[in-house]
Amino acid sequence: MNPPKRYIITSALPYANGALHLGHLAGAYLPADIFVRFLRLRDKDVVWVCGSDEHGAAITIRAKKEGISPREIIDKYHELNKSTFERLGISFDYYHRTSAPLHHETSQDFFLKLLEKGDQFEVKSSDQLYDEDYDQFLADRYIKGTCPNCGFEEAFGDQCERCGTDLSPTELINPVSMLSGKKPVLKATQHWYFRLDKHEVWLREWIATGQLDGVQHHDPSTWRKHVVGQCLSWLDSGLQSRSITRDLDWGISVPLPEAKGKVLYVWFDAPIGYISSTKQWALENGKNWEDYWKSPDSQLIHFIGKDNIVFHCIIFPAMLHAYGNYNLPVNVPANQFLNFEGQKFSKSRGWGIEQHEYLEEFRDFPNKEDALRYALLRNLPENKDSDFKWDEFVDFHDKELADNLGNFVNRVIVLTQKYYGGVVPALDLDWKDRFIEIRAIVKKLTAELEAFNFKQASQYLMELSAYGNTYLQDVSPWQIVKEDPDSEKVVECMLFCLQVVACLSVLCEPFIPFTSPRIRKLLNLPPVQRGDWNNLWEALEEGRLLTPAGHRIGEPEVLFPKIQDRKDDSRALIIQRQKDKLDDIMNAEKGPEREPFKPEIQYDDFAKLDLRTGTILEAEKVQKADKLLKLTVDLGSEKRTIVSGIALQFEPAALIGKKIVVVANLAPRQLRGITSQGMILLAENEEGKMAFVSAEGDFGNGWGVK
Ligand code: B3M
Ligand code: ZN
Repeated sequence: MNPPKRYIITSALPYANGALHLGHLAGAYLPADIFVRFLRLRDKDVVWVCGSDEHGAAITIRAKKEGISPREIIDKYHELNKSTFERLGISFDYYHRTSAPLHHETSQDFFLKLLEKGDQFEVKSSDQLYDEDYDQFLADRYIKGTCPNCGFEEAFGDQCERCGTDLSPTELINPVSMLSGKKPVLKATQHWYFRLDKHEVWLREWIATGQLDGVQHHDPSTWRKHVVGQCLSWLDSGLQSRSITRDLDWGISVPLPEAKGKVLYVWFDAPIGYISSTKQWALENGKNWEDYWKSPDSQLIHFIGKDNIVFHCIIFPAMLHAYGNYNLPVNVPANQFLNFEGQKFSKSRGWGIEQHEYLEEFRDFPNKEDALRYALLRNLPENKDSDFKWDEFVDFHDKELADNLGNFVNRVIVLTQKYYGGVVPALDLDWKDRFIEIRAIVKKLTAELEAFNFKQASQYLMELSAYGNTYLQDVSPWQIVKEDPDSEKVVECMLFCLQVVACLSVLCEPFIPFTSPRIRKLLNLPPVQRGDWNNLWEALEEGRLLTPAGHRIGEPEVLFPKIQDRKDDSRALIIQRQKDKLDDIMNAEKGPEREPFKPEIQYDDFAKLDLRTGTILEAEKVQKADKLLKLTVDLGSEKRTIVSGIALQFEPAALIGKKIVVVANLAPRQLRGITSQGMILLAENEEGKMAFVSAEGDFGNGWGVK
């Protein structure tokens, strides 16, 4: 495999029906941004596309709920997501949208081309749920009902969100239309199905061995294990043809006269969105989109979260293959999920933080973008689910960005100013060998980036700055200059350290792009540009200093003031507010305090109780006893007198006819001269509020309660 000439990089198109949270950022956008920035610094021809996914029932449902049009929803969230990404330094080359006419044309062409092939589609008629009041077939998401697997009553027609089971709407028990709230009926409808089954054999070989048509397409050992594993287990369960059209009034019309009222399924058109986004980028930049999608020297890479693996590793490749002449992805470095303080992100519970919320709430937090990028980077869910924690956010900032990177850069700038008035001194030395250690770290860092191991790559960045720190400490120029202000050893040390800082200014750019230009400013060098990774490597190999003799560096500035240095730090307060919010959620969700449970008993203890249903027939106050009522209770086979201490809580008249449960085998007791033959079960809270325990539904007196 020759080194690729071009790259087309994609990140999952977010649905334009809501804001994105930090888990999304860590999943498909931050890793891709690091990779693409890295490629640009290596002067690669790379295009990174993304955009809004604006179709699908999720959007129409939300619009219906809010009483506005789908268009209003997608316009709002397209703008919000696009601008939020920009503010976080997510540097797409193009952020398109699937409602654009160019995308509609591209998707319809795709459909027609596959149809033309003759063997890629089949048309099938099936019974689907239909809302008669609304005169509309119901998309899976428009149907709710009870999950046949776990009994959850709010399961959607395509999935139960409690147990995760994939469902089809007809499997739901008691299905209800979310439009009318009524039970839908079954009605026949016709749909186009993509014959995925026809692609099973080559897909399996391609996933398992990386071979495509007898040629090595990619090296499968470079794919993440969980990605290959998920694909193979999907293939093992056999591929079936999948319906790619829907009865819906929002989406891309199926371009056939007999398909009136039908649109393409959102998962058919969404990945084609990568292609139309590239087309639009090419139009605006005078380029040829096919160079990226079809040329053999171009590589396609999809960045996604694990919930999208099957679509990107099986279904979309099958579509591209069926169309013909398209490249298939050489890798799909899907991430697992990021959790938030130990739990899943949940919009309804308010658990987690959305990207734009973070930017808003951290608006007075200097370096907020890179502080966040770095904290996410350190916990990227590359091979397993991971967890974002505010305490770690602070630790990563203070211990790594501030103590390690920031501190090293600052010391070098301050000392260079102090010893040489900010002008880089001259020294005749063969630097080539002196850079061996730096080159070794850069090599490792580069290799990890090429292998999509971004978390590990960021650790090599820290290793380089730790290496610089240790070296500076070992030499301790501040000791030497006391004796010999013109020491050559000090010049050498400072030149070497300046070189490390210059390397850091380039190497950190993919990870923390807001910090890179700040380090460059300290060095009085222009911001890094395309190709600078290569330039840096050349300089290290040639033994050339990136800050040559006579160059004047900039004024010192602390890059990352530590958060924990001052208790009244406004940044510490910002973080405390986030933690308080989570505490509030937890407290609100926790139930009230209840009396502790009694010690455990055995079944036999319980079985000794004879509990019976009954009805109160008569109720009257007991003379001279404020708290007691005398009740006559029908237990089916007999009537009993029971004295109960409930006179302060209940009016006697209100109790006539009440259905109750009685302990029927309690030994009789004398209370105020009356024999009480049993006990009535009542629930009582800490304040003495009472409620009768009763069976629910249709029952008679004297039934045993077991
Ligand atoms: N919009 C689903 C998601 O956000 C979908 C991705 C499309 S990528 C082609 O998870
Ligand atoms: Zn379930």
